[in-house]
Amino acid sequence: MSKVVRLIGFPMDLGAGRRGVDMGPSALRIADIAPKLTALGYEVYDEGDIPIQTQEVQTIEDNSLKYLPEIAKACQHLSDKVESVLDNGDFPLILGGDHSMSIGSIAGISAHCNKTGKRLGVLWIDAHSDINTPSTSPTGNIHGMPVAVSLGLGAHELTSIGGDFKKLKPENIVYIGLRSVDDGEKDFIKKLGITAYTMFDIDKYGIFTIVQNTLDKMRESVDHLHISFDLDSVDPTIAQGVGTPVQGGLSYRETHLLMEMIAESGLISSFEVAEVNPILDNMNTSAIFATGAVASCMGKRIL
Ligand SMILES: [Mn+2]
Repeated sequence: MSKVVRLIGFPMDLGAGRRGVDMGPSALRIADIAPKLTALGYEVYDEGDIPIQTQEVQTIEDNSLKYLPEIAKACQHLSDKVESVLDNGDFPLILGGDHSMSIGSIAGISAHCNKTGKRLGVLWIDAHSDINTPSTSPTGNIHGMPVAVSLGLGAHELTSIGGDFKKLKPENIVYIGLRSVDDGEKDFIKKLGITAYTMFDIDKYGIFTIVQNTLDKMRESVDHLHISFDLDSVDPTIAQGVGTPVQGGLSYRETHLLMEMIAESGLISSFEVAEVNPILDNMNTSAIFATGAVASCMGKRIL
């Protein structure tokens, strides 16, 4: 893994139904994400934020794709940024922001992988499957669509970001932590044959077995592993400051074991944390937890 980490803030809440995740990047910085990585031996550079206009200066033009023009513009910007960081041989760590950010990050990663002949895999750690299209989405919130977009499904304004090609193959994404999935999303997951470990599976088999199987599969089938960590995968009793809290999530130790096992595998090449919402938080505890989880994923060990 590259020893140079570049932090990129994506202060976006246009993709979400609830306000406040645009402050996520600040919350993560205030929770010392950079010093925690420096302490692990990384050279850390904060590249600042992708510029994003607030809701106050925009109107919703299409209720099935809310704030599409600004989200598309910001995701294209993020895609270019992430691609250039990877082309430079560095490790991008993207701070969100609502999960629509992944439309941009995965586009940039995939563009880099295309140029370098690498196969892209994504581990999507989330309570939600984020695989809606404008026709299946109950809300029109774009943060519920990034997986679909990355698979080439949905609005062309989004699927064409980073180049007009499918960014991700369904066999190269694995979900962990699902517990709130819309009916249209269930159909997509089954039809596309996506590997999905729900909370039922985690309770039944244990997080260790699931992560081990996932990493074994990724080791064989991909060259670039991206981690998309939605903080709402974690139980709200541990991380209440998230965009869309759902009961029954990952425990403190399940989250850390998952992250420690990813670090141990040595497989990851990029990471993003999404949906940190300080408005719903208490004394920034959720962002502090998130930065601890990131540190575990980047190699922090108990001993
Ligand atoms: Mn999500």
